[in-house]
Amino acid sequence: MTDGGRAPTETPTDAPVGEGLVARVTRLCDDALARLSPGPGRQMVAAVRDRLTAPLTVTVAGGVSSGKSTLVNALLGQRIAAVDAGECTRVVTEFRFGAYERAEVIGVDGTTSVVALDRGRMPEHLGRPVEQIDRVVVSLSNALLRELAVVDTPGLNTVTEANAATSARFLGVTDREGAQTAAAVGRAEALVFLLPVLRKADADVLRGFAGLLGGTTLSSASSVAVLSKADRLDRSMDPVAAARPIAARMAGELRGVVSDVVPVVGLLAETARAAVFTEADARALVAVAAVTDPFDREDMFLSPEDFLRTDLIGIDPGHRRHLLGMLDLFGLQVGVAAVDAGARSAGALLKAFEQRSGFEALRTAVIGRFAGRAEVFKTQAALADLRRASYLQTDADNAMVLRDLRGPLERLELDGSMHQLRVLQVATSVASGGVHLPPALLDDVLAFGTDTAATPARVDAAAGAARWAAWGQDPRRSPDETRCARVMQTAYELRWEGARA
Ligand SMILES: Nc1nc2c(ncn2[C@@H]2O[C@H](COP(=O)(O)OP(=O)(O)OP(=O)(O)O)[C@@H](O)[C@H]2O)c(=O)[nH]1
Ligand SMILES: [Mg+2]
Repeated sequence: MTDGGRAPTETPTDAPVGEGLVARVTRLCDDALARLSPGPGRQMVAAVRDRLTAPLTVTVAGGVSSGKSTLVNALLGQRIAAVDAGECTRVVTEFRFGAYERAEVIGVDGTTSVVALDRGRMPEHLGRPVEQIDRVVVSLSNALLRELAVVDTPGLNTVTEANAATSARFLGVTDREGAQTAAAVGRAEALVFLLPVLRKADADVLRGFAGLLGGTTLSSASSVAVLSKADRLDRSMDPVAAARPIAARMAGELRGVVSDVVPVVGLLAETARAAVFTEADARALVAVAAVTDPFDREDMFLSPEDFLRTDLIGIDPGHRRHLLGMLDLFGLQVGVAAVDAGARSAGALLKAFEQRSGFEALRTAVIGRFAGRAEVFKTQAALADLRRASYLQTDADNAMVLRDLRGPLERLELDGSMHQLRVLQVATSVASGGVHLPPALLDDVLAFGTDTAATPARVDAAAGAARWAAWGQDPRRSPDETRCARVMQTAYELRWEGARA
């Protein structure tokens, strides 16, 4: 049995990921737009159509000063997002592709003003009080942005005590900046969430995080968590490796919410990738490494103040501060170890920084997994938005045309080639806490969500279908759970057909 009563053989099984999905939904939008008169309904459908063809939006969110902007810079390979203080850290900033580099400041009143970038950096001032700014859209001619739009958000006041009542309060999304961050997460098509370091399991922080996904189309397939500033967690020479067990434990608690928890030293990744580290900096590190006595080195790297004050090296205070700002104590030690091993040039040192930063795992998640499935994520979000538009109450002139969307939408959703999307919707229901699954079934959803190419052996597929059928038929299931069970059962049946073919 399949949902919609269709035999699985009617549809191409395991069709290429997302093939033709965007084109089909675009056509649906165009057909509606041809009939819609000006009004909010038309605006909604036009916005859905625009978003379908725009690059995937990846939003970076997390606690105050957790390293979000630093990570955005690392992703872009450009030190553009404002780090530390300043007006820009308090507004949502979207980085999009554009040949003419500029920042557009969009006010809460809908007006837009253009501000020039300051030698490739965010300007110090945005021309109006941050309270009056909805968001800033920065156009950059940056290759990554042809594939992805990256959104930097103000920090959420994550509190770790367990007594906060709601997830919104818990994550600090009740103030202005928090509300704007929550709105940006709501618009996100993929999410990178920087988690605070949780020394022990803090179920409430994790629940609060899942709550943030409610009402979005995000799921474990499109979200990854980052354990940021790993070098602050552990003072060993390999903090990323040292943080892995903590990250694995957190990933266990966030199963079904995010695909993974990745420990990263964002600062080192930014310095490795953003073209800020020069040959003069490399020569300075060679000079630092000339201090070979292990006790002297230990003294020098005891604290930032010790590094600034030590008379063991002949580097001026300004340059020492600059090195600390780019590398912190951990990066300095990585640099010194690399020099010990023979590195002399900036290029060789940058390789060591990149490698120790743990950034590659995050890059793979964002650029490989998310960008690679952009079409599927985009279609899922578009269908959800169109469904919302079809129920719009505030546009009497267009009510008929909007309502008429429901039929084609339903047909599209029932089409076998859309099945991947339905599995993704199951993942979304699980991520937002709407559907609770026993561990074995959660494994199934995650396997389908992350590995679309794998075709399980026929017997596994048959057993999978049977597992879901049995669970779905239990009278204790809610309607949502029954729907999810049907979708997953069909997913296995389609695989089974595929294996047989
Ligand atoms: N040691 C260390 N410092 C880091 C790391 N990542 C960021 N920082 C520093 O932490 C400070 C805050 O970093 P930001 O990137 O501005 O953090 P943010 O989350 O964008 O902060 P807000 O936008 O103000 O909430 C800066 O001084 C960074 O240099 C890291 O991995 N290790
Ligand atoms: Mg920031």
